[in-house]
Amino acid sequence: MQHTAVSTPGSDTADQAGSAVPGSPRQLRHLVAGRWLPGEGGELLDVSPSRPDQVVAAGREALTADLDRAVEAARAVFPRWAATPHQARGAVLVRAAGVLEERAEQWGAELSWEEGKTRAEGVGEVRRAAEILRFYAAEADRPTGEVFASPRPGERISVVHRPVGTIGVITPFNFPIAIPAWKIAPALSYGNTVVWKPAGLVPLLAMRLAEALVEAGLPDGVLSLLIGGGELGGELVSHPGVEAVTFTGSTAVGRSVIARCGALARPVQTEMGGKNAAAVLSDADLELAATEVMAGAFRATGQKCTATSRLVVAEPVADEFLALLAAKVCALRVGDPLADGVQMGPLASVPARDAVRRAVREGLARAGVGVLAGGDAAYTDEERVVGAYLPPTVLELAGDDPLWRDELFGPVLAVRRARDDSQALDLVDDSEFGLSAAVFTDNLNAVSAAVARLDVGVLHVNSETAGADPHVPFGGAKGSGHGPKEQGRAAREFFTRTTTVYLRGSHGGAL
Ligand code: UN1
Repeated sequence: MQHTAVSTPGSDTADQAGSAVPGSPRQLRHLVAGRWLPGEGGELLDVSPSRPDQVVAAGREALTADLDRAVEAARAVFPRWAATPHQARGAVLVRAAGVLEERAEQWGAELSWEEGKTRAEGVGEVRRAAEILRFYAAEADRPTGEVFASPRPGERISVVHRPVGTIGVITPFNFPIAIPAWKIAPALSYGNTVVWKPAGLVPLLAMRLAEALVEAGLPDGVLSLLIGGGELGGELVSHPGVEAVTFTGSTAVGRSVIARCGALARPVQTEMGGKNAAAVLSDADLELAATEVMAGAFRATGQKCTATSRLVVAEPVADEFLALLAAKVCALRVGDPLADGVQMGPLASVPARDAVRRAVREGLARAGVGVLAGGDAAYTDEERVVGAYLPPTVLELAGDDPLWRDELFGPVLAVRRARDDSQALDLVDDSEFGLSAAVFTDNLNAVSAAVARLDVGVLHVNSETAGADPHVPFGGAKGSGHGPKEQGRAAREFFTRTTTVYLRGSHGGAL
């Protein structure tokens, strides 16, 4: 394979390793057929949610013509990439993981600046992306395929996995590098080529992942990165040269991606909303539960599809637990995500902050909704008044309410009391979504009942609802997910096709 030497974007910041961002705005570039291009579409302005007057990166959107070129290049290079030994494809991912680890501090700080999660979370996420790349690199060394006995003499039946082709990848803002890594790494490892459109709020971190892969020697055209709006994403989903689409994002957009792909009979995998509940049962370790519920609800400012956004507390421990939780929530340090000691940053944008605040305000106007912590009041101090900040909020509901049903994607936890442990599990399951749940108890019967009854893709016992290890399946039930699971070896189902081979010698195995 030929590699074209490319000058990577963002080299203006290379000498800032370890230093604090911000610096001067980074220049946004698209990676198309192995070349970094400036783009000729509308203006792109990537601003920091903590200081919306600060420009993180700027450039111009990609056009449909760039998409066409990217898909054409991805299709042209596919046969060679698919025929490259799996170990050689894995070696590229290992080298890219090394680049991510080396730049984790700098790119993690950029992530925090661009997206709003804390610096520690940003750096952790870059390292997590590296781990994901390493897991999929090692797929080359794991067994592949299955062999079956045949009912006919001299024959065996094997199932072999082949790459699918060119995959359209669409990723959300909330994990700007980890979610792209867990889609792109398996796609590439199994021999596919990729055209990727990341969320418009986080183009810089998308560029960083692409840069790492290019630096690692990914051949031209195997991955293209196009920065643009939802319209470009729609064009990617429906592009005649794309074989399959993987998407993580909102439920509304996910459903439209499923519909478009359905009309084209195109394989699709979507990871969508969540309204994940934690249940604190009557025997729970309340201190542990409070710490974990806090982490689940407010890390990443509650902007994870796995975040804890509903809490059910069994009546016998409700007063004590809610008092403990409220005290901890009120003590959370909210502020500049790049500053030391800050535990929660802003939401990812001012419009996102306004939408969440509006939902809280409307909720508080309804009967049966009370505030345990936070609320709809804005911060008024000089540092936070300009950013997309909201206080971490806990609202107690007397019964059913839109705050119980609707995903807000922010630092808001809706609480209900359950008469007993059994009703608590019923309330956990009382949602159109089924991504993740957490149950706090040491009661084996309660755990067994939770495993049997809860219709969720991920269940945590005595830990927060968020988190996803690279080596195990991840994905939701009910309205949270569609298509094969992600991560671990489960990813192979979506990113490969199987061929069942009936293998028989012409002499029935005799020489
Ligand atoms: C995590 O819980 O660490 O968009 C990962 C999301 C999920 C990923 C969650 N797809 O928040």
